[in-house]
Amino acid sequence: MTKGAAVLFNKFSRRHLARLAGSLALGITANPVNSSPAADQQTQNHAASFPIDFRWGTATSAYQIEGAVDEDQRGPSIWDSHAHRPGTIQDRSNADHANDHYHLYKDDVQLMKALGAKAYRFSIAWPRVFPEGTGSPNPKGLDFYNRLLDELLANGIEPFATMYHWDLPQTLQDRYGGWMSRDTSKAFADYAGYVAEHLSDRVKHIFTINECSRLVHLGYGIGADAPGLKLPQQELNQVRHHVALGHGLAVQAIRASGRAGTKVGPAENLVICVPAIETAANIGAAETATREVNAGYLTVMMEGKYTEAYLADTGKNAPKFTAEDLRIISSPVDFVGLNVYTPHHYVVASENVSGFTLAPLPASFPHMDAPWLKIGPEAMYWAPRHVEKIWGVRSIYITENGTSATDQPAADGHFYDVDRIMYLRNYLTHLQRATSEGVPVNGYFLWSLMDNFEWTDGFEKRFGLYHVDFRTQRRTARLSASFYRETIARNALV
Ligand code: PNW
Repeated sequence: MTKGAAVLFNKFSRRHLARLAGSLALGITANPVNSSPAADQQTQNHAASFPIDFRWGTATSAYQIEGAVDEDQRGPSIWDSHAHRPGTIQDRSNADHANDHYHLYKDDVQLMKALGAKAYRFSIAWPRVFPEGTGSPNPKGLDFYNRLLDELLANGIEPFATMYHWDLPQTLQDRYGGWMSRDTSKAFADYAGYVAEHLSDRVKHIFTINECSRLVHLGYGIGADAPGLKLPQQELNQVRHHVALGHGLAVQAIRASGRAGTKVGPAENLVICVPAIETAANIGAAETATREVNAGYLTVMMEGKYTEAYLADTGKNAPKFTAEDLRIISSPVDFVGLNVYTPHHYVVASENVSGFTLAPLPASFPHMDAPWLKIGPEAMYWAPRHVEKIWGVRSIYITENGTSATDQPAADGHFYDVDRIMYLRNYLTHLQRATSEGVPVNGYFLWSLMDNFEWTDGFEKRFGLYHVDFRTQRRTARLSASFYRETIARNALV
Protein backbone atom coordinates (compact mmCIF):
# COMPACT_ATOMS: atom_id res chain seq x y z
CA MET A 1 0.00 0.00 0.00
CA THR A 2 1.35 3.45 -0.82
CA LYS A 3 1.60 6.01 1.98
CA GLY A 4 -1.28 7.98 0.52
CA ALA A 5 -3.45 4.91 0.33
CA ALA A 6 -2.60 3.95 3.92
CA VAL A 7 -3.67 7.37 5.17
CA LEU A 8 -6.84 7.11 3.14
CA PHE A 9 -7.51 3.64 4.49
CA ASN A 10 -7.13 4.70 8.13
CA LYS A 11 -9.26 7.75 7.64
CA PHE A 12 -11.87 5.76 5.81
CA SER A 13 -12.07 3.05 8.46
CA ARG A 14 -12.55 5.50 11.29
CA ARG A 15 -15.13 7.54 9.46
CA HIS A 16 -16.88 4.43 8.31
CA LEU A 17 -17.30 3.13 11.86
CA ALA A 18 -18.48 6.47 13.13
CA ARG A 19 -21.11 6.59 10.42
CA LEU A 20 -22.31 3.12 11.08
CA ALA A 21 -22.66 3.96 14.77
CA GLY A 22 -24.60 7.06 13.76
CA SER A 23 -27.02 5.00 11.70
CA LEU A 24 -27.58 2.55 14.51
CA ALA A 25 -28.14 5.26 17.07
CA LEU A 26 -30.75 6.72 14.75
CA GLY A 27 -32.70 3.53 14.70
CA ILE A 28 -32.38 3.17 10.94
CA THR A 29 -31.48 -0.26 9.72
CA ALA A 30 -27.73 -0.64 9.51
CA ASN A 31 -26.36 -0.79 6.02
CA PRO A 32 -27.14 -4.22 4.65
CA VAL A 33 -23.69 -5.04 3.43
CA ASN A 34 -20.79 -3.44 5.21
CA SER A 35 -17.62 -3.20 3.25
CA SER A 36 -15.36 -6.12 3.96
CA PRO A 37 -11.84 -5.56 5.30
CA ALA A 38 -10.56 -6.87 1.98
CA ALA A 39 -12.46 -4.19 0.10
CA ASP A 40 -11.18 -1.54 2.50
CA GLN A 41 -7.61 -2.57 1.87
CA GLN A 42 -7.85 -2.14 -1.85
CA THR A 43 -5.72 0.73 -2.98
CA GLN A 44 -7.69 3.56 -4.44
CA ASN A 45 -8.19 3.35 -8.15
CA HIS A 46 -6.83 6.77 -9.07
CA ALA A 47 -8.06 6.48 -12.62
CA ALA A 48 -11.60 6.56 -11.25
CA SER A 49 -11.20 9.34 -8.70
CA PHE A 50 -12.79 12.80 -8.74
CA PRO A 51 -11.32 16.26 -8.06
CA ILE A 52 -10.29 16.56 -4.44
CA ASP A 53 -12.79 19.34 -3.58
CA PHE A 54 -15.71 17.72 -5.42
CA ARG A 55 -19.03 18.25 -3.53
CA TRP A 56 -21.04 15.07 -2.93
CA GLY A 57 -24.63 15.55 -1.89
CA THR A 58 -28.22 14.44 -2.09
CA ALA A 59 -31.27 16.34 -3.29
CA THR A 60 -34.95 16.71 -2.38
CA SER A 61 -37.69 19.31 -2.87
CA ALA A 62 -40.13 20.93 -0.47
CA TYR A 63 -43.51 19.66 -1.64
CA GLN A 64 -42.16 16.15 -2.19
CA ILE A 65 -41.01 15.66 1.41
CA GLU A 66 -42.18 18.32 3.88
CA GLY A 67 -45.83 17.50 4.57
CA ALA A 68 -47.32 19.85 7.22
CA VAL A 69 -49.18 21.72 4.49
CA ASP A 70 -51.45 23.51 6.97
CA GLU A 71 -48.90 24.31 9.62
CA ASP A 72 -47.47 27.62 10.73
CA GLN A 73 -49.57 29.67 8.31
CA ARG A 74 -48.25 28.06 5.13
CA GLY A 75 -50.50 29.12 2.25
CA PRO A 76 -51.85 26.65 -0.32
CA SER A 77 -49.81 25.92 -3.44
CA ILE A 78 -50.88 24.88 -6.92
CA TRP A 79 -49.60 21.38 -6.15
CA ASP A 80 -51.93 21.07 -3.13
CA SER A 81 -54.85 21.93 -5.39
CA HIS A 82 -53.63 19.72 -8.22
CA ALA A 83 -52.97 16.64 -6.10
CA HIS A 84 -56.43 16.93 -4.53
CA ARG A 85 -58.13 17.08 -7.93
CA PRO A 86 -59.55 13.61 -8.71
CA GLY A 87 -57.70 11.64 -11.37
CA THR A 88 -54.40 13.54 -11.34
CA ILE A 89 -52.17 11.28 -9.19
CA GLN A 90 -51.63 7.61 -10.09
CA ASP A 91 -52.17 6.20 -6.60
CA ARG A 92 -54.72 8.89 -5.60
CA SER A 93 -52.28 10.21 -3.02
CA ASN A 94 -51.18 13.75 -2.21
CA ALA A 95 -48.27 15.21 -0.27
CA ASP A 96 -50.26 16.52 2.71
CA HIS A 97 -48.02 14.38 4.92
CA ALA A 98 -45.41 12.93 2.54
CA ASN A 99 -42.20 12.26 4.53
CA ASP A 100 -43.22 14.56 7.39
CA HIS A 101 -39.79 16.12 6.94
CA TYR A 102 -41.15 19.34 8.46
CA HIS A 103 -41.04 17.53 11.81
CA LEU A 104 -38.42 14.87 11.11
CA TYR A 105 -35.77 17.09 9.51
CA LYS A 106 -33.25 16.42 12.27
CA ASP A 107 -33.46 12.67 11.67
CA ASP A 108 -33.17 13.28 7.92
CA VAL A 109 -30.00 15.32 8.40
CA GLN A 110 -28.59 12.30 10.24
CA LEU A 111 -29.41 10.15 7.19
CA MET A 112 -27.23 12.49 5.12
CA LYS A 113 -24.51 12.40 7.71
CA ALA A 114 -24.53 8.60 7.72
CA LEU A 115 -23.74 8.76 3.98
CA GLY A 116 -20.82 11.08 4.57
CA ALA A 117 -22.50 13.58 2.22
CA LYS A 118 -21.18 17.09 2.76
CA ALA A 119 -23.75 18.96 0.67
CA TYR A 120 -27.54 19.00 0.44
CA ARG A 121 -29.82 20.51 -2.18
CA PHE A 122 -33.33 21.30 -0.93
CA SER A 123 -36.01 23.72 -2.03
CA ILE A 124 -37.78 26.49 -0.18
CA ALA A 125 -41.56 26.49 -0.28
CA TRP A 126 -42.63 29.92 -1.52
CA PRO A 127 -46.11 29.57 0.12
CA ARG A 128 -44.49 29.04 3.52
CA VAL A 129 -42.54 32.29 3.22
CA PHE A 130 -45.23 34.35 1.47
CA PRO A 131 -48.56 32.56 2.02
CA GLU A 132 -50.25 35.02 -0.38
CA GLY A 133 -47.39 34.92 -2.89
CA THR A 134 -46.61 38.60 -2.33
CA GLY A 135 -47.14 41.07 0.50
CA SER A 136 -46.44 40.16 4.10
CA PRO A 137 -43.85 37.50 4.77
CA ASN A 138 -44.66 34.77 7.28
CA PRO A 139 -41.81 34.62 9.80
CA LYS A 140 -42.83 31.13 10.92
CA GLY A 141 -42.36 29.85 7.37
CA LEU A 142 -38.84 31.18 7.12
CA ASP A 143 -38.09 29.86 10.59
CA PHE A 144 -38.39 26.30 9.40
CA TYR A 145 -35.54 26.92 6.95
CA ASN A 146 -33.56 28.67 9.67
CA ARG A 147 -33.85 25.54 11.80
CA LEU A 148 -32.96 23.28 8.86
CA LEU A 149 -29.91 25.38 7.93
CA ASP A 150 -28.64 25.43 11.49
CA GLU A 151 -29.04 21.67 11.73
CA LEU A 152 -27.23 21.09 8.43
CA LEU A 153 -24.33 23.35 9.33
CA ALA A 154 -24.03 21.85 12.81
CA ASN A 155 -23.55 18.51 11.06
CA GLY A 156 -20.99 19.75 8.56
CA ILE A 157 -23.37 19.72 5.57
CA GLU A 158 -23.31 22.65 3.15
CA PRO A 159 -26.78 23.84 2.09
CA PHE A 160 -27.64 24.52 -1.57
CA ALA A 161 -31.12 26.06 -1.85
CA THR A 162 -33.54 26.01 -4.77
CA MET A 163 -35.99 28.91 -4.78
CA TYR A 164 -38.69 27.33 -6.91
CA HIS A 165 -39.40 23.63 -7.28
CA TRP A 166 -42.91 24.05 -8.74
CA ASP A 167 -44.97 24.88 -5.62
CA LEU A 168 -46.39 28.23 -6.72
CA PRO A 169 -48.65 29.95 -4.18
CA GLN A 170 -52.22 29.25 -5.27
CA THR A 171 -53.10 32.94 -4.85
CA LEU A 172 -50.76 33.81 -7.75
CA GLN A 173 -52.48 31.25 -9.96
CA ASP A 174 -55.84 32.75 -9.05
CA ARG A 175 -54.71 36.37 -9.40
CA TYR A 176 -52.44 36.22 -12.44
CA GLY A 177 -52.87 32.79 -14.05
CA GLY A 178 -49.49 31.90 -12.56
CA TRP A 179 -46.64 32.11 -15.07
CA MET A 180 -49.06 33.30 -17.77
CA SER A 181 -48.33 36.76 -16.40
CA ARG A 182 -45.06 38.58 -15.94
CA ASP A 183 -46.46 39.72 -12.59
CA THR A 184 -45.58 36.22 -11.37
CA SER A 185 -42.00 36.64 -12.67
CA LYS A 186 -41.74 39.87 -10.65
CA ALA A 187 -43.33 38.32 -7.55
CA PHE A 188 -40.83 35.47 -7.81
CA ALA A 189 -37.91 37.88 -7.83
CA ASP A 190 -39.29 39.71 -4.76
CA TYR A 191 -39.64 36.43 -2.89
CA ALA A 192 -36.18 35.23 -3.98
CA GLY A 193 -34.58 38.53 -2.92
CA TYR A 194 -36.29 38.33 0.47
CA VAL A 195 -35.07 34.78 1.06
CA ALA A 196 -31.53 35.65 -0.07
CA GLU A 197 -31.49 38.61 2.30
CA HIS A 198 -32.46 36.42 5.25
CA LEU A 199 -30.65 33.17 4.53
CA SER A 200 -27.51 34.02 2.56
CA ASP A 201 -25.50 34.34 5.77
CA ARG A 202 -25.59 30.51 5.67
CA VAL A 203 -26.62 29.54 2.13
CA LYS A 204 -23.85 30.39 -0.33
CA HIS A 205 -25.29 28.67 -3.43
CA ILE A 206 -28.79 29.40 -4.68
CA PHE A 207 -30.62 27.83 -7.63
CA THR A 208 -33.40 29.91 -9.10
CA ILE A 209 -35.94 27.62 -10.82
CA ASN A 210 -35.89 23.84 -11.00
CA GLU A 211 -36.44 22.53 -14.53
CA CYS A 212 -38.12 25.39 -16.36
CA SER A 213 -38.91 23.06 -19.24
CA ARG A 214 -40.87 20.52 -17.22
CA LEU A 215 -42.94 23.10 -15.43
CA VAL A 216 -43.79 24.77 -18.73
CA HIS A 217 -44.55 21.65 -20.76
CA LEU A 218 -46.21 19.45 -18.18
CA GLY A 219 -47.85 22.26 -16.22
CA TYR A 220 -49.10 24.50 -19.02
CA GLY A 221 -48.84 22.41 -22.21
CA ILE A 222 -49.90 18.84 -21.47
CA GLY A 223 -51.61 19.64 -18.18
CA ALA A 224 -50.32 16.60 -16.29
CA ASP A 225 -48.51 18.69 -13.65
CA ALA A 226 -49.90 21.68 -11.73
CA PRO A 227 -51.60 23.95 -12.61
CA GLY A 228 -52.97 21.41 -15.12
CA LEU A 229 -53.46 23.72 -18.11
CA LYS A 230 -53.39 22.91 -21.83
CA LEU A 231 -52.64 26.26 -23.39
CA PRO A 232 -52.53 27.03 -27.09
CA GLN A 233 -49.07 27.55 -28.62
CA GLN A 234 -48.74 31.33 -28.36
CA GLU A 235 -49.75 31.40 -24.71
CA LEU A 236 -47.49 28.45 -23.97
CA ASN A 237 -44.54 30.23 -25.58
CA GLN A 238 -45.38 33.30 -23.51
CA VAL A 239 -45.38 31.22 -20.31
CA ARG A 240 -41.93 29.90 -21.29
CA HIS A 241 -40.71 33.46 -21.73
CA HIS A 242 -42.12 34.54 -18.36
CA VAL A 243 -40.43 31.62 -16.62
CA ALA A 244 -37.07 32.53 -18.19
CA LEU A 245 -37.71 36.15 -17.21
CA GLY A 246 -38.48 35.02 -13.65
CA HIS A 247 -35.11 33.28 -13.56
CA GLY A 248 -33.28 36.42 -14.72
CA LEU A 249 -35.14 38.76 -12.37
CA ALA A 250 -34.41 36.37 -9.49
CA VAL A 251 -30.69 36.29 -10.35
CA GLN A 252 -30.67 40.08 -10.10
CA ALA A 253 -32.73 40.17 -6.89
CA ILE A 254 -30.55 37.55 -5.20
CA ARG A 255 -27.42 39.51 -6.12
CA ALA A 256 -28.96 42.75 -4.90
CA SER A 257 -30.21 41.37 -1.57
CA GLY A 258 -27.85 38.49 -0.77
CA ARG A 259 -24.52 38.82 1.01
CA ALA A 260 -21.45 39.45 -1.12
CA GLY A 261 -20.21 36.16 -2.50
CA THR A 262 -23.65 34.50 -2.77
CA LYS A 263 -23.55 32.39 -5.91
CA VAL A 264 -26.58 31.89 -8.13
CA GLY A 265 -27.58 29.91 -11.19
CA PRO A 266 -30.37 27.80 -12.74
CA ALA A 267 -31.07 24.08 -12.18
CA GLU A 268 -32.21 22.97 -15.59
CA ASN A 269 -33.11 19.67 -17.16
CA LEU A 270 -31.18 20.37 -20.30
CA VAL A 271 -32.53 18.38 -23.22
CA ILE A 272 -29.47 16.19 -23.66
CA CYS A 273 -28.18 15.48 -27.16
CA VAL A 274 -25.66 12.64 -27.33
CA PRO A 275 -23.58 12.06 -30.47
CA ALA A 276 -24.72 8.63 -31.68
CA ILE A 277 -21.13 7.80 -32.63
CA GLU A 278 -18.34 10.01 -31.31
CA THR A 279 -17.04 11.38 -34.58
CA ALA A 280 -16.09 15.06 -34.87
CA ALA A 281 -19.05 15.62 -37.22
CA ASN A 282 -21.57 14.04 -34.87
CA ILE A 283 -20.16 15.87 -31.85
CA GLY A 284 -20.51 19.17 -33.72
CA ALA A 285 -24.05 18.25 -34.76
CA ALA A 286 -24.92 17.35 -31.15
CA GLU A 287 -23.71 20.80 -30.03
CA THR A 288 -25.81 22.51 -32.70
CA ALA A 289 -28.81 20.41 -31.69
CA THR A 290 -28.28 21.23 -27.99
CA ARG A 291 -28.52 24.97 -28.70
CA GLU A 292 -31.69 24.55 -30.73
CA VAL A 293 -33.67 22.13 -28.60
CA ASN A 294 -32.95 24.23 -25.51
CA ALA A 295 -33.61 27.55 -27.25
CA GLY A 296 -36.36 28.70 -24.87
CA TYR A 297 -34.41 27.77 -21.75
CA LEU A 298 -30.67 27.51 -21.25
CA THR A 299 -29.81 28.95 -24.67
CA VAL A 300 -31.67 32.22 -24.09
CA MET A 301 -30.37 32.38 -20.51
CA MET A 302 -26.76 32.01 -21.70
CA GLU A 303 -26.93 33.97 -24.95
CA GLY A 304 -29.58 36.64 -24.34
CA LYS A 305 -31.37 35.87 -27.57
CA TYR A 306 -33.78 33.38 -29.03
CA THR A 307 -32.22 31.43 -31.88
CA GLU A 308 -33.35 32.21 -35.41
CA ALA A 309 -34.70 28.68 -35.80
CA TYR A 310 -36.77 29.04 -32.59
CA LEU A 311 -38.30 32.30 -33.78
CA ALA A 312 -38.92 30.83 -37.25
CA ASP A 313 -40.47 27.66 -35.81
CA THR A 314 -42.77 29.50 -33.44
CA GLY A 315 -43.64 32.03 -36.20
CA LYS A 316 -46.77 33.99 -35.39
CA ASN A 317 -46.92 32.19 -32.04
CA ALA A 318 -43.52 33.50 -30.96
CA PRO A 319 -43.44 35.00 -27.46
CA LYS A 320 -43.72 38.76 -27.13
CA PHE A 321 -40.60 40.19 -25.55
CA THR A 322 -38.44 43.28 -25.32
CA ALA A 323 -34.68 43.72 -25.63
CA GLU A 324 -34.68 44.58 -21.93
CA ASP A 325 -36.33 41.20 -21.16
CA LEU A 326 -33.52 39.41 -22.97
CA ARG A 327 -30.90 41.37 -21.08
CA ILE A 328 -32.53 40.39 -17.78
CA ILE A 329 -32.93 36.73 -18.76
CA SER A 330 -29.23 36.51 -19.59
CA SER A 331 -28.00 38.11 -16.36
CA PRO A 332 -24.61 36.51 -15.68
CA VAL A 333 -24.76 33.40 -13.48
CA ASP A 334 -22.05 31.87 -11.28
CA PHE A 335 -22.77 28.28 -12.26
CA VAL A 336 -25.20 26.11 -14.17
CA GLY A 337 -27.04 23.26 -12.45
CA LEU A 338 -28.00 20.29 -14.60
CA ASN A 339 -30.49 17.55 -13.76
CA VAL A 340 -29.24 14.52 -15.67
CA TYR A 341 -31.36 11.40 -15.82
CA THR A 342 -31.49 10.24 -19.38
CA PRO A 343 -30.27 10.95 -22.90
CA HIS A 344 -33.12 12.71 -24.71
CA HIS A 345 -31.72 12.45 -28.24
CA TYR A 346 -29.00 10.59 -30.09
CA VAL A 347 -27.67 12.83 -32.83
CA VAL A 348 -26.24 12.10 -36.25
CA ALA A 349 -24.67 14.82 -38.43
CA SER A 350 -26.75 15.59 -41.49
CA GLU A 351 -26.65 17.56 -44.74
CA ASN A 352 -30.07 19.06 -43.99
CA VAL A 353 -30.58 22.74 -43.11
CA SER A 354 -30.30 22.22 -39.36
CA GLY A 355 -27.13 20.15 -39.71
CA PHE A 356 -28.40 17.32 -37.50
CA THR A 357 -30.80 14.42 -37.35
CA LEU A 358 -32.38 13.32 -34.08
CA ALA A 359 -32.40 9.53 -34.36
CA PRO A 360 -35.71 7.93 -33.37
CA LEU A 361 -35.23 5.66 -30.36
CA PRO A 362 -35.97 2.01 -31.06
CA ALA A 363 -38.63 0.41 -28.85
CA SER A 364 -35.94 -1.94 -27.54
CA PHE A 365 -33.95 0.93 -25.95
CA PRO A 366 -33.49 -0.08 -22.29
CA HIS A 367 -35.02 1.92 -19.48
CA MET A 368 -35.24 1.87 -15.71
CA ASP A 369 -38.49 1.77 -13.73
CA ALA A 370 -40.23 4.38 -15.90
CA PRO A 371 -40.52 4.50 -19.68
CA TRP A 372 -38.92 7.99 -19.78
CA LEU A 373 -35.90 6.90 -17.76
CA LYS A 374 -33.84 5.51 -20.64
CA ILE A 375 -30.44 4.17 -19.62
CA GLY A 376 -27.76 6.19 -21.38
CA PRO A 377 -24.92 6.85 -18.93
CA GLU A 378 -23.01 8.85 -21.56
CA ALA A 379 -25.63 11.61 -21.06
CA MET A 380 -23.70 12.36 -17.86
CA TYR A 381 -20.59 13.11 -19.90
CA TRP A 382 -22.18 15.05 -22.73
CA ALA A 383 -24.51 17.30 -20.73
CA PRO A 384 -21.76 19.16 -18.83
CA ARG A 385 -19.34 18.93 -21.72
CA HIS A 386 -21.78 20.65 -24.09
CA VAL A 387 -22.55 23.34 -21.52
CA GLU A 388 -18.87 24.11 -21.09
CA LYS A 389 -18.10 23.94 -24.81
CA ILE A 390 -21.11 25.85 -26.16
CA TRP A 391 -21.40 28.59 -23.55
CA GLY A 392 -18.02 28.59 -21.84
CA VAL A 393 -19.58 27.87 -18.44
CA ARG A 394 -16.82 27.53 -15.83
CA SER A 395 -18.76 25.95 -12.97
CA ILE A 396 -21.34 23.19 -13.27
CA TYR A 397 -23.24 21.19 -10.65
CA ILE A 398 -25.14 18.01 -11.37
CA THR A 399 -28.19 19.08 -9.40
CA GLU A 400 -30.03 15.75 -9.80
CA ASN A 401 -29.28 12.22 -10.96
CA GLY A 402 -30.85 8.98 -9.84
CA THR A 403 -33.49 6.43 -10.65
CA SER A 404 -36.59 4.77 -9.35
CA ALA A 405 -36.39 1.03 -8.75
CA THR A 406 -38.86 -1.64 -7.68
CA ASP A 407 -36.95 -3.45 -4.97
CA GLN A 408 -38.83 -5.19 -2.15
CA PRO A 409 -37.23 -6.22 1.12
CA ALA A 410 -35.44 -9.56 0.71
CA ALA A 411 -35.95 -12.49 3.09
CA ASP A 412 -33.28 -11.01 5.37
CA GLY A 413 -35.11 -7.66 5.44
CA HIS A 414 -32.56 -5.76 3.36
CA PHE A 415 -33.22 -3.75 0.19
CA TYR A 416 -30.79 -4.99 -2.45
CA ASP A 417 -31.37 -2.34 -5.13
CA VAL A 418 -28.60 -3.59 -7.37
CA ASP A 419 -30.23 -2.08 -10.46
CA ARG A 420 -30.00 1.40 -8.92
CA ILE A 421 -26.34 0.74 -8.12
CA MET A 422 -25.75 -0.37 -11.72
CA TYR A 423 -27.38 2.83 -12.98
CA LEU A 424 -25.44 5.09 -10.61
CA ARG A 425 -22.08 3.44 -11.17
CA ASN A 426 -22.39 3.78 -14.93
CA TYR A 427 -23.53 7.41 -14.83
CA LEU A 428 -20.78 8.28 -12.36
CA THR A 429 -18.21 6.61 -14.60
CA HIS A 430 -19.17 9.06 -17.32
CA LEU A 431 -19.12 11.95 -14.87
CA GLN A 432 -15.60 10.92 -13.96
CA ARG A 433 -14.73 10.85 -17.64
CA ALA A 434 -15.87 14.49 -17.80
CA THR A 435 -13.99 15.70 -14.72
CA SER A 436 -10.83 13.84 -15.73
CA GLU A 437 -10.90 15.75 -19.03
CA GLY A 438 -11.20 19.02 -17.13
CA VAL A 439 -14.93 19.67 -17.65
CA PRO A 440 -15.59 21.95 -14.65
CA VAL A 441 -18.15 19.94 -12.69
CA ASN A 442 -17.88 20.92 -9.02
CA GLY A 443 -20.46 18.68 -7.41
CA TYR A 444 -23.13 16.02 -7.69
CA PHE A 445 -26.48 15.76 -5.91
CA LEU A 446 -28.07 12.35 -5.96
CA TRP A 447 -31.86 12.27 -6.38
CA SER A 448 -32.96 11.36 -3.91
CA LEU A 449 -31.97 11.11 -0.28
CA MET A 450 -35.15 9.12 0.41
CA ASP A 451 -38.32 7.94 -1.31
CA ASN A 452 -40.80 10.77 -1.60
CA PHE A 453 -43.91 12.07 -3.38
CA GLU A 454 -43.05 11.57 -7.04
CA TRP A 455 -45.53 14.10 -8.44
CA THR A 456 -48.16 12.47 -10.64
CA ASP A 457 -46.71 9.03 -9.86
CA GLY A 458 -47.57 9.57 -6.20
CA PHE A 459 -45.64 7.26 -3.89
CA GLU A 460 -45.45 4.46 -6.45
CA LYS A 461 -42.06 5.45 -7.87
CA ARG A 462 -39.25 5.23 -5.37
CA PHE A 463 -36.03 7.18 -6.00
CA GLY A 464 -34.48 7.01 -2.52
CA LEU A 465 -31.17 5.80 -1.17
CA TYR A 466 -33.34 5.26 1.90
CA HIS A 467 -36.57 3.34 1.66
CA VAL A 468 -39.46 5.08 3.42
CA ASP A 469 -42.42 3.28 4.92
CA PHE A 470 -45.02 6.02 4.57
CA ARG A 471 -47.28 4.47 7.23
CA THR A 472 -44.65 4.56 9.96
CA GLN A 473 -42.18 7.11 8.51
CA ARG A 474 -39.42 4.58 9.12
CA ARG A 475 -36.39 5.16 6.89
CA THR A 476 -34.24 2.13 5.95
CA ALA A 477 -30.92 2.34 4.13
CA ARG A 478 -30.84 0.48 0.83
CA LEU A 479 -27.73 -1.20 -0.53
CA SER A 480 -27.28 1.85 -2.81
CA ALA A 481 -26.79 3.95 0.34
CA SER A 482 -23.72 1.82 1.06
CA PHE A 483 -22.56 2.25 -2.53
CA TYR A 484 -22.87 6.02 -2.29
CA ARG A 485 -21.23 6.18 1.13
CA GLU A 486 -18.23 4.22 -0.13
CA THR A 487 -18.00 6.33 -3.27
CA ILE A 488 -17.99 9.51 -1.19
CA ALA A 489 -15.49 8.15 1.32
CA ARG A 490 -13.02 7.25 -1.40
CA ASN A 491 -13.99 10.15 -3.70
CA ALA A 492 -13.86 7.44 -6.34
CA LEU A 493 -16.05 4.77 -7.85
CA VAL A 494 -16.37 1.49 -6.00
C1 PNW B 1 -37.06 15.67 -11.82
N1 PNW B 1 -36.61 13.89 -18.02
O1 PNW B 1 -37.96 15.62 -12.87
C2 PNW B 1 -37.60 16.59 -10.74
O2 PNW B 1 -36.81 17.74 -10.56
C3 PNW B 1 -37.81 15.91 -9.42
O3 PNW B 1 -38.66 16.68 -8.61
C4 PNW B 1 -38.33 14.52 -9.65
O4 PNW B 1 -38.76 13.89 -8.48
C5 PNW B 1 -37.22 13.73 -10.33
O5 PNW B 1 -36.75 14.38 -11.49
C6 PNW B 1 -37.60 12.30 -10.68
O6 PNW B 1 -38.63 12.27 -11.63
C7 PNW B 1 -37.57 15.13 -14.12
O7 PNW B 1 -37.51 13.50 -18.77
C8 PNW B 1 -38.54 14.68 -14.97
O8 PNW B 1 -35.45 13.93 -18.40
C9 PNW B 1 -38.25 14.27 -16.27
C10 PNW B 1 -36.94 14.31 -16.72
C11 PNW B 1 -35.95 14.76 -15.88
C12 PNW B 1 -36.27 15.15 -14.58
